[in-house]
Amino acid sequence: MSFGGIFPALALPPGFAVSLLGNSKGYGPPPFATSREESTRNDPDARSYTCSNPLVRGGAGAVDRAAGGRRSDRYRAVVTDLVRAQVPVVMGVLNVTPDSFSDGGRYADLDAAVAHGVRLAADGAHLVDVGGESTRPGADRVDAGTEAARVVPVIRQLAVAGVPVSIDTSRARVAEAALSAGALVVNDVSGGLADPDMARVVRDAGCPWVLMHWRGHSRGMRDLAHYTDVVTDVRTELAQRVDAALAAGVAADRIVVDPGLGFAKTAEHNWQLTARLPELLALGFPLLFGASRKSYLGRLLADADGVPRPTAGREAATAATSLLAVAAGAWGVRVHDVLGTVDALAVWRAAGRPRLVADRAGGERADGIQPEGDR
Ligand code: PMM
Repeated sequence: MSFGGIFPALALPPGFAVSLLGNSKGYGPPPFATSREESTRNDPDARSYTCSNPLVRGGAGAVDRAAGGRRSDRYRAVVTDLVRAQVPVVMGVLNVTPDSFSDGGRYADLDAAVAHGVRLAADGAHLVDVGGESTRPGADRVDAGTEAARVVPVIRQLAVAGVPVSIDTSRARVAEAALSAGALVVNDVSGGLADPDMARVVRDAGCPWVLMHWRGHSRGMRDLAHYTDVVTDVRTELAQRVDAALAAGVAADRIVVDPGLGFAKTAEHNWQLTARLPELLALGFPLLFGASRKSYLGRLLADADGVPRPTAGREAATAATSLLAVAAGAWGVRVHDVLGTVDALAVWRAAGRPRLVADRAGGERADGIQPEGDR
């Protein structure tokens, strides 16, 4: 499959080949069984799309059959592998919005959005998370038609190109359109609270569903950042969302949870959730962690006058925070800078996948990193 035929507008440089399995620098291993070499060995044309990720190799079939709600066995196997992945899943952020806090406006144009999604996959993203509505604190909502019109064409082109996509939406109607266009996963920042029809859509699709901790829409979320103990409260509220999903018929092996950093959370809340991630992992579901470029990192890195570090300067802190989450046992991280994250994870692997361990007092400490199996 050649990109030129599908996307004449995408001028890929010679030597460019996409792999969701990691790249020639040896990133990986991926959460999938096949190897990149296997797919590229007989490929004389480096411009060909040669990813051997089963999400891609079987992708077209899985995606085609996804239309109309029919799901192939292959699709089910693929998403099951994804949720059960034993290595950190890297979700690359692609906001097709004019106003998201760090990349708003950059990918509002279809070609630019698709090219960036392909780039994220080439950098090592296992999923590209496409969103059409900004969720930054204070943001106004857009209507469902506008949201769908932003994301569906991008998802369709990425799916045809074989890039695995998740749809970042809290609207059932948008999720349904995105799944029909080829999205594999629903990433719902409201954890199913915003739209009572979302559970039916994901149940019928049989797709993975990221249930993020959420208390209300962007406009009012700052006023909702009150907790007795943020970690216990988030765990309890996430458990309620999981129970509601299960009661609606969603399969347990399709559920991923997310603490929702920055959503009705202060900086201190975010740090507490980071330090005590094992208490959330005790829910027993794969956990996605999304700290990327968020304002509490900007505040951490403020200059001498207290001015927060701009989003562009938060990548190293993002990588460090993501690494802490992975070392605590997170299933995946949602990031803008995929390559930097993939590099950080390569370091973690090379060091023997060190894990956070409990301190003597029985709690989990963010500074208690020990090589895996040490105790
Ligand atoms: N954060 C944002 C948007 N979607 N989804 C999940 N699952 N977790 C998050 O933390 C999350 C999300 C806001 O960040 P963005 O505006 O950069 O996309």
